[in-house]
Amino acid sequence: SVNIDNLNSLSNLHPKPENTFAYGTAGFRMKAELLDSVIFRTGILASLRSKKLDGKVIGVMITASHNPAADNGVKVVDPLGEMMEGAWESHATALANAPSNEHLFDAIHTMVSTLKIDLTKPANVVFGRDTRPSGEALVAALVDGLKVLGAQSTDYGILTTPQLHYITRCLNTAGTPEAYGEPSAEGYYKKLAAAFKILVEGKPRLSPLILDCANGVGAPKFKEMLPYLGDSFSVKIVNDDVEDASKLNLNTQQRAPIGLKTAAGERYASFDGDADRIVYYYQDEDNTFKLLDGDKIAGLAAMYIIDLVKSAGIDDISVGVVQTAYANGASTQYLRNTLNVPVSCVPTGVKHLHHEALKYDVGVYFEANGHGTVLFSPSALKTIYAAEGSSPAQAVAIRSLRALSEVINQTVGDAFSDLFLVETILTQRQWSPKVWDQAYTDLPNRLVKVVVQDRSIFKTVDAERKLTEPAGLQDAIDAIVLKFSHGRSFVRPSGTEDVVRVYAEAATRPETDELAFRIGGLVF
Ligand code: NG1
Ligand code: ZN
Repeated sequence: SVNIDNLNSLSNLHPKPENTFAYGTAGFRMKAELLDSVIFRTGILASLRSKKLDGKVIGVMITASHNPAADNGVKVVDPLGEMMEGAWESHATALANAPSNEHLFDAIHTMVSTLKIDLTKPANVVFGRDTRPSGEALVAALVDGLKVLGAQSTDYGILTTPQLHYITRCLNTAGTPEAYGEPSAEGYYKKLAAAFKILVEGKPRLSPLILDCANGVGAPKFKEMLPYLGDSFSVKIVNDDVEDASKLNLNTQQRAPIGLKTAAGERYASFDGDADRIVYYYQDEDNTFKLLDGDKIAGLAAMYIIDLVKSAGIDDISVGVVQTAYANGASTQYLRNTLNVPVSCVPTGVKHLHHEALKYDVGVYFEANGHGTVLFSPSALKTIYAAEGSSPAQAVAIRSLRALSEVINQTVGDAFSDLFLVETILTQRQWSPKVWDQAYTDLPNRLVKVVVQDRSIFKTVDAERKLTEPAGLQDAIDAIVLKFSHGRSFVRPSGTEDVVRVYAEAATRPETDELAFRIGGLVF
């Protein structure tokens, strides 16, 4: 059993505040000053997870992504770089909420017995953090947590979230046929850069990308990568001040970031605070700001991959796209009717998208907010690597498909990978963002937050597109939506904030605003 004196003395250094915690879609995330005990206990959880998986390496990332600088958070990463298995979220929550050392001891032992964890097994954990000032102290809390069960651990310092996922997978696959790469930031840069160079070989370079790093970890890490890219890519990095924490994530929705003056003819992209999300944008000749969001990236990627598979002469690879209800209706139409690809809709949260994307040979998944990736199934990879092609054109397409599977992070949505994916396609086609944008026109849309007494009374079905409770509310929504041309609206409780979200889209901007307002009024 667990050494209780050791547990007590370490746990006394990290007393639990009164608060109640929940491990949700984004792990634990809140004001940094509340997190000390939570992260200490996450160290215990990660050790138990590793022991349960026979000593496989578990990752722990300390970040609060796009939240303000005063927040922080923690997420646990499974051996192949996926999010921690859903069933363990409640165990994480139970450990975090144990009110005393004795309860914590009991909670650990409940896990050990119900999950049949052999405590004599080794525990291996790796961890990283973003640039938030609170990160260093929270790492110290994690390290104490890792001491409780004597885990072996490695501190990878400051990383983007996807880099930590990548490293975790590399460590667990080293020396196997599924080896994923060198387990270091350098290995990550080398792998992505080598693949990207193949993908743009012989093509004229695009004008420099203006890349907004939200004053987060993406800035120093992307700069670290530049030498590996050589002349394959040119970029102008803005919002790269990670010293002044107050500047982190100061971006606004559906507008250019504060302090960035956009000009027509340029191509822009923005990372979020831990570089797992990316959106593109540009300014039209008439000065309107045009967003190329996750849906646009998914459409571009699906279009390109379908084409490449065809050019490669491989016809037994199925391509599918996974979206959430927040995907713009016009994007779903484009995918289904123009590209003729199957589209699935799943509940919000990357784990749902990831899981569904695994059902296709090549599964493209993106949330509208720019979080997503492309997954190649083992059989698709086998086909791609076995194919030889019967013409030079086929051979080139096959080579591109292989490089594409290398440049795209297979563990989780990755802003760096997605950037290289988009840059590859725009370079291959010699497209401006405006040409890319012409695939379809987004329906005007609006996302509103409504603060309610108790968001837990809202129950959804059908990938969160319909409410079953409160009784009667869905009928009222349907009755209003019917009156709007191209109208679509749904209501769901947020998984990360204490609000209910109302989404609305319709044929015109005024109609969209009215629809959002009226549905919001029903919820309030
Ligand atoms: P919630 O708060 O459950 O809507 C938000 C985002 C998700 C995802 C998670 C995790 C929207 C509408 N929702 O979820 O897409 O990114 O945060 O961070 O953008
Ligand atoms: Zn993020």
